[in-house]
Amino acid sequence: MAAPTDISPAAYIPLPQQDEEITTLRRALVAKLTYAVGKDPITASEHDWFMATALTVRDRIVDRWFPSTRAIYQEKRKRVYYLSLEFLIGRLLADSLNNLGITNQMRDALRELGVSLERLEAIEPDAALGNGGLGRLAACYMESMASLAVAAHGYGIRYDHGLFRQTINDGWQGEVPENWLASGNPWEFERPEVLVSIGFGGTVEAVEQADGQDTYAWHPAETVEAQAYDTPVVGWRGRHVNTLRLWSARAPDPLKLDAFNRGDHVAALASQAQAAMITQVLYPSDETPAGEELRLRQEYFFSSAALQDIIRRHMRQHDGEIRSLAEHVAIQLNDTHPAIAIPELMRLLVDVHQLPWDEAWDIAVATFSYTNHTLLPEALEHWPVALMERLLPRHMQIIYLINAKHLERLKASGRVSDEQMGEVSLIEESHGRQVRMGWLSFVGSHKVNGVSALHTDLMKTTVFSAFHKIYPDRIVNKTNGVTFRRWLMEANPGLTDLMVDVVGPKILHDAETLGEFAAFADDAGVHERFWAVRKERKAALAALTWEKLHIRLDPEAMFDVQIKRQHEYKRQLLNILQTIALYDQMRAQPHRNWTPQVKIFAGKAAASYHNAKLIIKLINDVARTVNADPTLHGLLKVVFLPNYNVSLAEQIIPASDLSEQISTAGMEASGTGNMKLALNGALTIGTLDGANVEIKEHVGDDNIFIFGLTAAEVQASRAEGLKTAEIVAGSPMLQQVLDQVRSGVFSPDQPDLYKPLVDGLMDHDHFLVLTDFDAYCARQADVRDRWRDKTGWMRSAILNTSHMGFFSSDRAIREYAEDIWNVPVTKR
Ligand code: 26Q
Repeated sequence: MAAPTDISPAAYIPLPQQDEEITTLRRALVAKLTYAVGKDPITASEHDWFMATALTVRDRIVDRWFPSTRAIYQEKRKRVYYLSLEFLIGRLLADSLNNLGITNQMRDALRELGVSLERLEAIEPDAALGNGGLGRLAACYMESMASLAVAAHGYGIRYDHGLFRQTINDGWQGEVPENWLASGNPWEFERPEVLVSIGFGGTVEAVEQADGQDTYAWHPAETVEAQAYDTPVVGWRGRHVNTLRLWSARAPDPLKLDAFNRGDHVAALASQAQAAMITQVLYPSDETPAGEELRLRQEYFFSSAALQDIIRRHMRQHDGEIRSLAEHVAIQLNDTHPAIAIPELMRLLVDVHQLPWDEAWDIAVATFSYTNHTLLPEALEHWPVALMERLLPRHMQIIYLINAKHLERLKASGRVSDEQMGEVSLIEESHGRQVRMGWLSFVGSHKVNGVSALHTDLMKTTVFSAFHKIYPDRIVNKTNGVTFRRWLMEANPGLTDLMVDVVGPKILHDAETLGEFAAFADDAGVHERFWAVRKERKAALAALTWEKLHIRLDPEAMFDVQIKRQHEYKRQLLNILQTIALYDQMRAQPHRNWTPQVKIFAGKAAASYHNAKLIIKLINDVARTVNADPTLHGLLKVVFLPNYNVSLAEQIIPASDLSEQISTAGMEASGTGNMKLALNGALTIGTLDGANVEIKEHVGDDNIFIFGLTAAEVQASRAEGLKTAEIVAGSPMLQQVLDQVRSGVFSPDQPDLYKPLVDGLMDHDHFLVLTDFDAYCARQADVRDRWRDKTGWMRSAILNTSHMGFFSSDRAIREYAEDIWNVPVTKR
């Protein structure tokens, strides 16, 4: 085994003339600080240095951006467009430096100027333009597409305010507006000249043509302008750079508006403010669409801007031939949020470019593909027909036409009975007429994918079963992946160094080679270093917990973490109830040889999600009680870390021993936190849900703790009807825990606070918390036993890291490129 050398992955790429590079960077930094930031190095603040550093890095990215763009243009390569209402990017400085391979040189250059790179990295605000998994997946995929030199663009919204900042006051979640742009964004380029007009409302005029056919002209009542902001996305080693284009809304020319409002400049500015509303704020709820008009405006605004931009580029590059669109363009819809792009493309092809309907439809289907991220019926988007007719009258007509042809085709095929027609219609009739955006996305796409093997199977047998019978080749699986550059190399340089030392630098370039680390699962020297790396990350997290919460954690204890959005189906409640049970056991038998354990929670709840917020309060109340109990001698600690975001995840994940992935089976489409945690050597305790199933197959049954009902058993047990009283009667431990929570042991000032929570469990227990409780507790006991065998634990942890290669977003993107987009990727 080679001796450890340098601390950062960048060190392994031999760059000639390191000293010269440092000098060049130092000069560039001073020049940026002086001429772009306008500050004297003597008086510059840390933030000034951050801006100078980011701008210096951006220059390096731009140097690689134009050759990338030119090559795509000259080779007339097919382009991929990733349409997503969310891009949960986080910070970019460390990521950009790492991908460019200049982390160490930049650190040295800054040090010579008396500035700490680590401190600059820490003051960068997170770009939190997403809620959770779906938005973070889009960010990982953008990074992998750049690393694999896929000619790709991301399209989304440049929200003025990303996901709210979470505060915890007396255990309750509070929400504070987020303001990531307050001190400027050094990564983006404003494009005042890239403007696209977006219409809303108005009327549709039928115009009879010479041949007797009608064409349609939409006369919107209102126009909003979309202005582009471009952020270059640099791939591994700067080989390729793609563009993330985010749109910001403004009213058209204020002068024209002023005239329109007959010189009333106050009214003119008011309509400016109204237009700008569209891109003010990210909707902070995941999974439960509220059907609000502003949300539909957001969806149409960015979908239309993207499509107009795509078509403009296509026409410029391909001799004005709209018919070849599908040969040169693939558009991926990240869930149904951009589904309105399908009728928008039809409008542009038929009304503007005058293609016959059937030809236009074939182009649309060949161009679009759709990723589904949820099976929860309440999470599938539906838009009231009345709202659509008012806001997007031409699109509503087009949807009716798509639906008519779709139903006609089904009838002709003879495979769908008349009773089934209502189920597969794009228009739902029973709850007031609504457009089913999932069905629209399905029929308008040539491929529809789920995000884990189990989720894809369930798509075929549940929500999309009727469609799957009619289009048996359309649904495909693309198991999610995460970018190892951010989630291993940047988050955990110590572990990365260790693996580079024992396996070689190839692990930096090719995730599959991580498998070779398995050969060291029993190597005592590797164990020692592996443990030291983890210990160091855990001490750092303990320091952070002390700083933020004044709670002391023992880095030798098992760090048991559940970090994700707060949702009933994710069952943080199951975790905290088991924590209470453990607390009871520890107090009852204080002299037993307990495993020191820390329960770490973090995650935001949608502001209006009452139960999720109440569970956060319960976690905090249990934490207060447990942490103050002297009989435990600190053997059990409970912490809720506020304001979970990408940056906090990067700090928690490398310090985690146990990864909680305990959703009700069949409800978590994939999960991606599960992959990040296992990659960093955490063992999973989890249900057979989402990607956990595949993680188990990769790491092996001995290196994961599975419990609970399977998805099929969940279905069966719901069909049967739950006997909650029986379950509770059969489990004295559960009985005791529920009594404590219900009677106010953790909320003495408000003894009835948690009564509704417990009553909900007893009444319906929709998420089967009670059903899985005993199995979960038993598995937790197995985990504690395993922890005592340090060698066994480390062996399992090393095997987890080693077997995560499959879950790289590079693998996922290769599959999309081959099976869905039909575009080339660079070889490994
Ligand atoms: C829809 C309409 C109106 C307002 C909000 C929404 C909305 C916003 C966000 C609906 C859903 C979301 C986010 C869903 C999400 O993050 N799903 C997760 O996607 C991950 C990536 O595939 C999976 O790993 C997770 O299992 C899945 O829950």
